[in-house]
Amino acid sequence: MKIAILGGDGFVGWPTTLHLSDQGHEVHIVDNLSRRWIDTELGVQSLTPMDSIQERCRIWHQETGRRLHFHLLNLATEYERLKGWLAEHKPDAIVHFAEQRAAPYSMKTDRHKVYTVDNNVRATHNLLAALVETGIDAHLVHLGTMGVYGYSSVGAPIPEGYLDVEIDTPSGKKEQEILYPTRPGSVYHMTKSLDQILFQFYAQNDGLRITDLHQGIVWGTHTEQTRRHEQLINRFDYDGDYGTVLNRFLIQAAIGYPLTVHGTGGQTRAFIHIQDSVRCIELALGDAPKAGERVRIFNQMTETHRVRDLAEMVARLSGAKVAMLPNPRKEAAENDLIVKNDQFLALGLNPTTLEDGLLSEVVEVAKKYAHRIDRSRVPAVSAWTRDLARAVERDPERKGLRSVS
Ligand code: USQ
Repeated sequence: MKIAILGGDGFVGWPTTLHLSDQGHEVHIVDNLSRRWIDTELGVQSLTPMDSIQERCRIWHQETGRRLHFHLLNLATEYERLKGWLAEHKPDAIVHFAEQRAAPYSMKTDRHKVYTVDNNVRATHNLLAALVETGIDAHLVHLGTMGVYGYSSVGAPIPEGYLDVEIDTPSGKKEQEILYPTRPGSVYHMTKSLDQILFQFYAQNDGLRITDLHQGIVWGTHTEQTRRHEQLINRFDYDGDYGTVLNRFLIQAAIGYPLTVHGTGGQTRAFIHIQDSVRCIELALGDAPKAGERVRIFNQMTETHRVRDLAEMVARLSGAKVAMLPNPRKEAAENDLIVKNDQFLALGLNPTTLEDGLLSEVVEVAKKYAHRIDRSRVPAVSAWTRDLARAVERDPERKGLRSVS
């Protein structure tokens, strides 16, 4: 297949690019390199040294003989170029990662909220409108998030996108299938909730073939392909905005930094290893919906864990200390989470679960590049409200962390 990977320079986009290229697909990366610019804005860098996208593609060709094609294009602001690109290249499938993906970044300031909504919603809508206009019947696979559902404990498993409800009508009870109600916990998660409505409309109105992957928190860094050459290494975020919880704990353990648990650590979240993440995308691509079918929704996760249990596990493995910090986010102190993921299991996903060997691998990578870490950028300081920002700032434990840095 000819596959366009929108956002193919990112944390999941790059290993997906390599995985699909390795399988013999013709892969085109379309990216505006905004993630690299955001590193510059924040004054942080990936823990792992990343080469330019062109250099990464050159090394992949040198190692495997397979060509990757890179196109510098901004989906959100260059609509006409996007349309022209699609008309010229006519991909069979499109994987859409090209959105700002960090909740803390989206909550930093009003400017970051506006940027995240403008960038994400426009990128997705431009893509949908351009597909209709060019008449290209590509299967669109979008990277959504488990966070569209929210994390409240309802006591029942979260289904894969849809919920059967019974409605009282004057002529009696009627069954209806609805999108599972969204309850986003950040501006970023809100944009993915808005994406869902855009997909529903374009699938029903124009027959676009769309799969939406509601992914959990990705952990790990290497995949089979990124291990093949030092210059194919994946990016790896540790800072308070882009680093995600389990990878952050592993990096913190590697550099002797107390594990930064927010609140009581009572949040339960869904997780998936990066190797499974790229495999799920392959499986979703191989199972395209037909025109006129409703949007296909998968829960892309393999297990759920409570944050404080993860901290305890990493502390046990590494001897790290745990710091309980005031939570900068507005989220429940405790939640349960039960999630269905039957569809990927039925398609043949064999889940990689949390195990000591893989956790230690991440710690080893972090130790190797520890000299690249700016310890002052480890704490998460983007707060969801002004009151939370003040509480975070006043906290004595956080002041203690400053002396660690
Ligand atoms: N947390 C800590 N300590 C930290 C960092 C985070 O206790 O040092 C807590 C947070 O308060 C939160 C949980 O860990 O309760 C998860 O935070 P996270 O930063 O790992 O994940 P999140 O902001 O939800 O976002 C990440 C990705 C996003 C993806 C989402 C999937 O950045 O792109 O959509 O995971 S999910 O969480 O299932 O919605």
